[in-house]
Amino acid sequence: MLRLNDGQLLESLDRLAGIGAIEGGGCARLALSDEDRAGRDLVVGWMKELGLRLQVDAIGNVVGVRPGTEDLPPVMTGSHIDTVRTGGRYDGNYGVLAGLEVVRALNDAGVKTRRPVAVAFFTNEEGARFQPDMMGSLVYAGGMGLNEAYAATDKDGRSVGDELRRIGYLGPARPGAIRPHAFVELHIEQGPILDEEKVRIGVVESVQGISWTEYGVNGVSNHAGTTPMRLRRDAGYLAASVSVFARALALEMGGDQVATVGTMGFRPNLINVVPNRAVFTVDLRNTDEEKLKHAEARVAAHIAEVAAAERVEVEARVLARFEPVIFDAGLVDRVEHHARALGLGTRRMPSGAGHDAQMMQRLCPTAMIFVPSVDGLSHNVKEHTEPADLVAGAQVLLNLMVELAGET
Ligand code: HGY
Ligand code: MN
Ligand code: MN
Repeated sequence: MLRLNDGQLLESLDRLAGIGAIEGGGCARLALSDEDRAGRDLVVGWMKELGLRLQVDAIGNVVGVRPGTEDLPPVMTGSHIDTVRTGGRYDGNYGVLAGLEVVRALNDAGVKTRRPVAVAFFTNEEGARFQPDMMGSLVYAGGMGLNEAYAATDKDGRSVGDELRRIGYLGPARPGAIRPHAFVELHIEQGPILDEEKVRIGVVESVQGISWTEYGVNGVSNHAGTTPMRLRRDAGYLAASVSVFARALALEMGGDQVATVGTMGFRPNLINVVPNRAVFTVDLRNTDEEKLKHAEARVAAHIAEVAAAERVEVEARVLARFEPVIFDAGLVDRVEHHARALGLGTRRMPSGAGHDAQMMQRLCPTAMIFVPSVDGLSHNVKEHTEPADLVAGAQVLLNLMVELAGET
C-alpha cells in the first residue's frame, strides 16, 4: 500500500492558509479576488513541481493531469480553494491538497497507473461573492453557460468575466473537456455529526437540495418619531419578519430542514428613519426535494402576506437552486470499503453543504469522503480538523484513487 507524505499535506495546508490569512487563523480568499489569484498561483506552482500537465479552462477551473500508461479518461479528485470571507483553512483546500499528495505518493513510489490521475480546483465554489455557488463545476458539468457565468456580478458590480480576465485565469480550455472516469472529493464535514459520534470517516451518499433567493423590498421612508404605525410602509420590517419566520418554519418542519437569512441591508439605514429599502437573502435546504419546495412556498406566502399588509413591493431573484444529488452507490460502497480496510470507523450520511462533487455526478460516478470538523464549525475561522483525521481521510482517498486508476 502506498503511504501518504503526512507531513507534506499538513505543511501545504499551512502554506496555503497563509494566503489571505485573517485574524483567528482562517482565510479570506473570495473567488477571483487578488487573494484567490495568489492561492491559485501557489497551487499551480505545486502542480507543475509534481509534473502535472495543466489545463486552465474558460471559467478558470484548473485541472492537473498525471499521465497513465493508457490514454483513458482519468480518475479525478479535487475541490475548491476559494473561501468565504470568514473562511477556515480546510474547506475545499484540504481536498485539493490531498489530491496533490495522491500524485506525490505515486511519483515517489514510481508507480505508473493505467488511467491518468487528475487533480482539479474549481472556480467560485463558495458563491459568497458571485452566485450561484459551485459555479465553476456547474459550468464544467454543462449546467450553466459561460456567458451567463461571466455576467454574474458582485455587490460592487464587478463581473465574473472581468475578474477572471483581471487575475489571469480566463483559460483557453473548454470547461468539461476532460470527462473523468470517476470523481472523488475529500472534504471536511463542516457539521457536527462525525465529531459528536466520534466517527473518523463520513461515507457521503448525497448532497441536500439548496435554494438561494435574494429579495428586494420597496417601502416609504419616513420620520421614526412622527409616523404613526398605521401609516408605515416599512421595508425593514418585512425583511426582519422573514428572518424570524424562516427560523420558525425550519423548527416546525424539523427533519433536515434548515433556513438562514444571512445577509440583510436597509436604506437609508439611519436610526430615526423608517427604511424604504431592504435587500436580504434566504438560504433554504433539505435532503428532500418536495419538502424543500414546501419550505420555499411557505416563505413566499409569508412574504406576500406581510407585503400586502405593509403595502410594500417585493421583487425576488433566484441566486441558486439545486435539487438533492445522490452519489453513485457503487463508488460510495468503495469509499466505505477502503475506510474500513484501514480500520477506520465509518458512517453513511448526506452532505449539508454544497460541493463541486454534486456537479461532477452529472458527468461520471462520483462520491465524497468526509472527515470530522471539531465542534461542527465551518465558514468560521475556528474551523478545525485533527491532523490524524486529515491524514486518515487522505489515505482513504489515495487507496481508492489507486484502485480506480488501475481499472479498465
Ligand atoms: O453553501 C455551501 O454549501 C457551499 O459552501 N458553497
Ligand atoms: Mn467546500
Ligand atoms: Mn464552503
